[in-house]
Amino acid sequence: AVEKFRADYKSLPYGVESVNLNFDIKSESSTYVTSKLRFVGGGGPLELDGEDLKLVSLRVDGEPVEYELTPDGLKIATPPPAPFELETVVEIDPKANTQLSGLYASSGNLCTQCEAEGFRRITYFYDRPDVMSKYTVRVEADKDAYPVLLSNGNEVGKGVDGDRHWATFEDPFNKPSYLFALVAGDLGHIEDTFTTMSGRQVRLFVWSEHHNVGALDWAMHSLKTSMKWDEDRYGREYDLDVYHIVAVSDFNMGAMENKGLNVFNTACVLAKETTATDGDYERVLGVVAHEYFHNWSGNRVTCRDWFQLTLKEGLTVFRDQHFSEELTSPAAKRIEDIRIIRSSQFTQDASPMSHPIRPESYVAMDNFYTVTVYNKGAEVIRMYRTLLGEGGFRKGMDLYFERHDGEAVTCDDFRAAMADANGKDLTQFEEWYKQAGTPTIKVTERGVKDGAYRLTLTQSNGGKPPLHVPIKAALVAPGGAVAETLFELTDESKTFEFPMAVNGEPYVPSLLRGFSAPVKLSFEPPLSIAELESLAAYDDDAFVKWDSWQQLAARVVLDKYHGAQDAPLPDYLVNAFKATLTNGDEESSLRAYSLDLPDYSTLALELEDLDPTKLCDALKATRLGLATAARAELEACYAAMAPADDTFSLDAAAVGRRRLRNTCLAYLSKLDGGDALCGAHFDAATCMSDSIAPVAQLASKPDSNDRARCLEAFYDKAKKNQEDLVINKWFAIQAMADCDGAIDNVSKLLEHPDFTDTNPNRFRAVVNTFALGNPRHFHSGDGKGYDFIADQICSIDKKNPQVAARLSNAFGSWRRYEPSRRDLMRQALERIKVTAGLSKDTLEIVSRSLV
Ligand code: LEU
Repeated sequence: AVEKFRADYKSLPYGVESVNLNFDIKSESSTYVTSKLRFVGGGGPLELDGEDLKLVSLRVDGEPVEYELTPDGLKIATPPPAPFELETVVEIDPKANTQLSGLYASSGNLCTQCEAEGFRRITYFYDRPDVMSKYTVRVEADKDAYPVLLSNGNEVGKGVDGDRHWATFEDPFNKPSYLFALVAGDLGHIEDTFTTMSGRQVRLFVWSEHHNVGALDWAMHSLKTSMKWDEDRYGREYDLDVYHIVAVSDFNMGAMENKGLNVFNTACVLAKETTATDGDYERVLGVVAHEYFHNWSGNRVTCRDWFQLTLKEGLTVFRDQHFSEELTSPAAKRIEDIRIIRSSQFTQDASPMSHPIRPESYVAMDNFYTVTVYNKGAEVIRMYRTLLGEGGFRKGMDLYFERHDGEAVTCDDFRAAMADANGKDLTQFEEWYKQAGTPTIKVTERGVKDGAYRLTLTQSNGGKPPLHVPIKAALVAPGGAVAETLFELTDESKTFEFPMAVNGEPYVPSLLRGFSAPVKLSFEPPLSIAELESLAAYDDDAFVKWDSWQQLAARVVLDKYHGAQDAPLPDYLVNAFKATLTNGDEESSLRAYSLDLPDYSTLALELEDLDPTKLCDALKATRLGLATAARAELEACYAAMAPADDTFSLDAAAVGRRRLRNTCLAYLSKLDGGDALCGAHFDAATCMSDSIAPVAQLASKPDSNDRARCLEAFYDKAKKNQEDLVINKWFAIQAMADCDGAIDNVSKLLEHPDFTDTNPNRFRAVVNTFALGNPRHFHSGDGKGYDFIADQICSIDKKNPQVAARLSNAFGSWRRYEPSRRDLMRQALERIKVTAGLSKDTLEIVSRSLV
């Protein structure tokens, strides 16, 4: 496996002016791909990428030439002077393609996934994003087995020939190979139209296996809403006459923005009230928008090389987050996104897999589709907006699209567009692209001096140069927040002054409002309990308010961890908890998020030599303590949030009520009578959010009669209706269950007739859920959880390296654990590392983790 470096970028000797592909689909296991590539420019040897291809014939300008097959492609040492045409015919076997990269089979249908480096598994090509060409594609197949044939762009011809039929597609836009797509199969669909801002009609299609067609409306709604939003917010119009979304059940990631032909994981498309939770609906909305927004931020303007991935992904995540904020609840959505940064991204940054949003090197690019590149990348984009303002940010975006439409560019180009459009020097801002790790900001001095409130901020990120950090700030007192301002910290340390004269009032500084930078903020000395209570009570910034509660709760959980697990909870925590339960003025989703304790990963970051059992115990004891102390308030809130009738609504208020009610249920389920309450909640449920919440609680109660009954009913209904995604939930709930014998139970799930390791969603529902969502048992002191996951990594790696590599990240934080776990996890990693035939994907994660 070769490591590639960002610094080594070189442009290629040839360009590819046009790509002409013919797919002759003989069967699920045999497709002949004839490729005619017109090379222009340059000179010298021609070296193309290729993987798992069986070369049938090769000609240059119609003549045989000398060539050499290399381990990762094809080399023609002395091609004729350009322009010339290379014609190759290769045979590929989609059915044997268990990696799900390139052309593969899913439930009898054929589809493609080419990002990042899958196109080379379809034909020989310069498989990198800076090679942009016009594609013409012809697909031919048996008309009964594959009645639907799709590829990028407009269908320009079709016909029938006996048992077979064909269709030809032309994509008028230049594109890199990673955006190529093809689908052939027996699919159902729904159809609609969208009229763009310039009055063009676009035909919209959402496709799935026939039995899922009833669950496509929400995706269509999400698509139309996204198209309109990108016009309104960014002035971006769709550019083809047709847009397809195809849902497939076997997919490594979430979804893919292929030009005019998105391919999606079913989990990011299908949504019906009886099968999708509110969170699932939100995910479909966000992912459909994400892939649609890529048409401009990704396809029209793409990446020069894969090190620039955040150029399109960070930007597009930011765009989809903003979209979802406006369509659901701005504050709740923001807190959801901040939670991901602080639990997953900060954890990655605290592990050996830590990397800048623009990585410096990779072995397997697929390993860098990370929460750092995506979500921290989105926070970096958000900081441009904070620094430049909404209007300045839009000017920068306009200039970026205007300058680079049709090009493959870099993060530096994006930053230059932002700087030039606003006449602002953003040189120092590049550090955000260069530095790995979570910067810390310390408030070292604070208080009133000479009638002004001042504070000194000091940044550090492991000795690296200072960053340009936007820090939104205000002063909070019982009357609310005042003197809102933006501090730009560019030096290592600086004293700032709030733009308002202050008297003796006891102000508390509210900093990093809206989480204005992806950093860890701390006060020295720490904020007092009273100050945190004041922020939680009076601040109008949803993030700071929520975070103050999280900090209060974290202190209590960590005290338990360090000391007596059964010491009574301090009054301030119980009071804050009760205040949230009784404060009917606040948005229900925000109340629900305030009631949640900080999660395991977030708390783990605060601890050295982490003892996972003790941390799980501390969390459990705190939850039980709160439930016990606030039983009456929980019951009242639970009752108040009950739905008035059975009408299902997805508006933010209805979603918030369900969320808050199910949060109360989770606490109440820990108390006497909790099992029966869960059983009754399940029986009365009319939507998935309400069905799954009680079953998830019951799963951890092996002695409850309701457990078996509800789990069985949940499964039977899903099975009867062929709802694979609901069966995944049924598996996941059990994999997360915190009860004795958890590892044996999970091993048993692998023997269930519905389990299969060839479907990534199903595999992850059991195995990844256990490794990441069941810390007590994954980290079981005897090492059985580690052994189980290590075995799974080694076996799945043979079929699907991407899935194995991702799962290997479960061991990434091994150094942070107490000596015995640390040793066991290191042994697991070492055992995986020496496994014969390990993929480069998994080897890269495991080796980096061990460094
Ligand atoms: N570009 C995709 C996305 O939108 C990821 C790909 C690897 C399937 O996130």
